[in-house]
Amino acid sequence: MARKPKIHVIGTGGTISGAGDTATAGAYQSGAVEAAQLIAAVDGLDRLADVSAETIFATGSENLGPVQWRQLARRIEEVCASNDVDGVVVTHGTDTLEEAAFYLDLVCRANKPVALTAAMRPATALSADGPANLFQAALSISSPHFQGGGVFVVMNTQVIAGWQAIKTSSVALDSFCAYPGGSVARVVGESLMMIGGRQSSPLAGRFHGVLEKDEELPVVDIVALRGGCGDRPLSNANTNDCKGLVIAGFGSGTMPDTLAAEAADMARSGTVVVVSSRVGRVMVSAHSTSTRLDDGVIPSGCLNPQKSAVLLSLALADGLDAAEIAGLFQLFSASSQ
Ligand code: DAS
Repeated sequence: MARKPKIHVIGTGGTISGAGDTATAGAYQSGAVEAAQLIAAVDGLDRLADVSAETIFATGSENLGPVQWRQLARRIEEVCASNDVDGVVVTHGTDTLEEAAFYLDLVCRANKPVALTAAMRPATALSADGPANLFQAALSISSPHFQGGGVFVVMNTQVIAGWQAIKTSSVALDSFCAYPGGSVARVVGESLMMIGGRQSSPLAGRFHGVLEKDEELPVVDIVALRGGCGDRPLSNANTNDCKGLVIAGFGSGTMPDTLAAEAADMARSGTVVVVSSRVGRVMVSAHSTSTRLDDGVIPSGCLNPQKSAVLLSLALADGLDAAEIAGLFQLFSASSQ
């Protein structure tokens, strides 16, 4: 690529585009700064690439979900279809960034790299981290290493495969890590240190068909467990209209015996039940959870509850049954060699 790369930035809001009354104020308005203004604040970006920008949402990512993710995915595919674009950067809130990145990995088939980036401090903050994250995201997708496409999260010098990004801190600048793998690359100044392979997800682009449908995704709820909860989380949950349910169990997928029995009954009655875990770095296998293999409750492998809900909702939208869905989650589990 002799010429400067052409990058298109899509703004969706979030802290990166937040504005507070003072540089040290804790409170700020999420989504107050347009994407075009964000890129104007990044010294050196114009030396790196020719950058265009648009803003499609201007809100905290706590307000974004499958409806907006689909709109974003369709816009990314439109932009990537242009010969005038070499890659896309999405500025986004951190709170649901990992779900948006996983959703985009599962539905997008764009053959150009997409980097989601965010910030832990608003644009008006003392030492705002957004400009550096935005520069690093643009640098990453301009690199020949990523010209094959793929979805990535670039935060605080880390380049993470989109499906592996998890948020680990409510306040730290270093608030994302890669799980179950490690970072794909590390940004050092204006250079990239490649660490691991591209690490595309085993289901990259598998649900592209969902983008062509105008239907909303099926409702999938998550129930979180606490010590001593007994079977209350399910006996009290309004699960009538949800076709899929994710249990955020303990440790490696354990739950009270009474709850396991209730979960098995739900699975037998036609709700697709997945068991994940409330821990940060999840690994739930058929042998580690409290339900028995033939109960029909599906172990989530390395997917946390929120990512399990994204995959389960897409699989249900695609018309897959419990056995076929279990096969998909198995791709995110340890496999006997
Ligand atoms: N404002 C929240 C969000 O949009 C937090 C953030 O952006 O960091 O996700």
